[in-house]
Amino acid sequence: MKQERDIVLGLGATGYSVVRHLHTQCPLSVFDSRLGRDAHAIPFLNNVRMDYPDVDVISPRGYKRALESARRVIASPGIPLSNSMLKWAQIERIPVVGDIDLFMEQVRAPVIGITGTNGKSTTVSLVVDMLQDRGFVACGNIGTPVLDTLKSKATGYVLELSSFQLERLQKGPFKVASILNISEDHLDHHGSMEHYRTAKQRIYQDAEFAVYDHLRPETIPDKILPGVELNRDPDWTVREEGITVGGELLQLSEIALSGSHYLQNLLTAAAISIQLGASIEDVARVARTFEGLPHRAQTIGTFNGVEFINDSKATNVCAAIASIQEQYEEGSKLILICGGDGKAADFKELGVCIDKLVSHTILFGNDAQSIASCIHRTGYEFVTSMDDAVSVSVNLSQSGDKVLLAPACASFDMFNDFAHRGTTFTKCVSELLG
Ligand code: UMA
Ligand code: ADP
Repeated sequence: MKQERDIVLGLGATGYSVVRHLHTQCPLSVFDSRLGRDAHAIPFLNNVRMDYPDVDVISPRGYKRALESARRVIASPGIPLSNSMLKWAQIERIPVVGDIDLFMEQVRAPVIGITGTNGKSTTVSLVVDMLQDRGFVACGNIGTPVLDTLKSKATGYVLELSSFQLERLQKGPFKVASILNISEDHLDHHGSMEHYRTAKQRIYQDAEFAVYDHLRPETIPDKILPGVELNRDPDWTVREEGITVGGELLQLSEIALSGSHYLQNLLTAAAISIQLGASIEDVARVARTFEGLPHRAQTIGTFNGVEFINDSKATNVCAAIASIQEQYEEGSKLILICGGDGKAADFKELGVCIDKLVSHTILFGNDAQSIASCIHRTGYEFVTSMDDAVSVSVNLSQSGDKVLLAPACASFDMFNDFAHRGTTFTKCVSELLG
């Protein structure tokens, strides 16, 4: 007869939060595919060994055996369905769940779910600020594992949900759910756009209310749900002169963020927050003061008349194109620093955009060559470090120009994460120019 044992798969931020959450509730085993080959690189293996000696660490070849006595597997978001342990669990008919499921089983306060290819963290942060007085907290893909927030005194939760998390979500009774947009990303994980889109749509499966964009059909729920259809309902639209929120116009001069995609994020956040009880004044206060998150279209300084912009979080083609279009100004040069791990993306559209708007592209990382093969009409060159990228950009630019880091790729081939890449860029610029 099977013992009541849970297996935690993956020992990154999520796996470790699951261990902390479950260790008093049932016998636990943990496994990570890197055990055996580069165990030293597993983020929380030592913490588990030292702080939770009763938790069993499964040996590299022992996972099939361990599954024989497993009740369920709790898999970290980044683990693809093709992972050998998950495949074996499927054959053995052992349920596989994620940390979001454990959270949803326990949470008693209202939960908002937000997903999309781009703009998630910005929109989640805007919503939390708009609902500030009501004690909502942000968690999920934004960085704090959801289970870590359960013990807080939050009266509501704003979950940033990735397609990885949604892919294995069993039940998501969100008060409000929203898909911001869908464009090509994570094809190395999902295999096709159809699978990626299906994962995103799961956010609506048990939701009470939806906020979506009429101009982006891929955000519209597959099922009928009450909600707000932005940019169709005249009370909820992005306009040339600002945004209308519940019929009231917020003028551009009252909004700190700029750029059409950021106005769209602001409008979405407003519709979600007002559904949860925020007032127009709450929305207006945040619109006036929220200037954006670090590493997202962030001007780090103007040196010798050249503006340096850190958009390290532009980790896919669509975000990089939005960023280039936003920064381009007729009459001055835009120099782009780009590249990294392309996640199996097609860079054709990026090449078209670069040919039209960028003067020169500086490329690095695993997919530098694939991006270069899509640039046909403007100059580019390869470098091997951020240091070199910045010095080349300085040599190429003159007063009035802009240098933009918008990599269109993940950072893991050269940096710890997008923040490390952005900070490295900022540091190189400051050092070089004093
Ligand atoms: N692992 C295996 N087997 C595999 C793959 C990975 O054992 O086949 C192990 C790795 O060796 C590693 C662990 O799993 O030890 C890492 O798990 P993970 O990739 O799920 O990462 P976590 O550290 O748990 O962080 C995750 C999110 N990461 C991913 O989805 C890749 C974090 O989002 C999130 O903040 C965190 O949970 C808390 O919820 C980051 C991210 O890059 C920011 N997300 C992607 C994105 O935004 O594009 C989706
Ligand atoms: P996410 O959490 O989905 O990665 P962020 O809010 O961190 O989103 O923004 C990531 C990048 O996506 C930014 O650097 C910006 O260039 C781009 N971006 C933000 N909002 C949008 C949007 N609505 N549409 C397209 N691109 C966007």
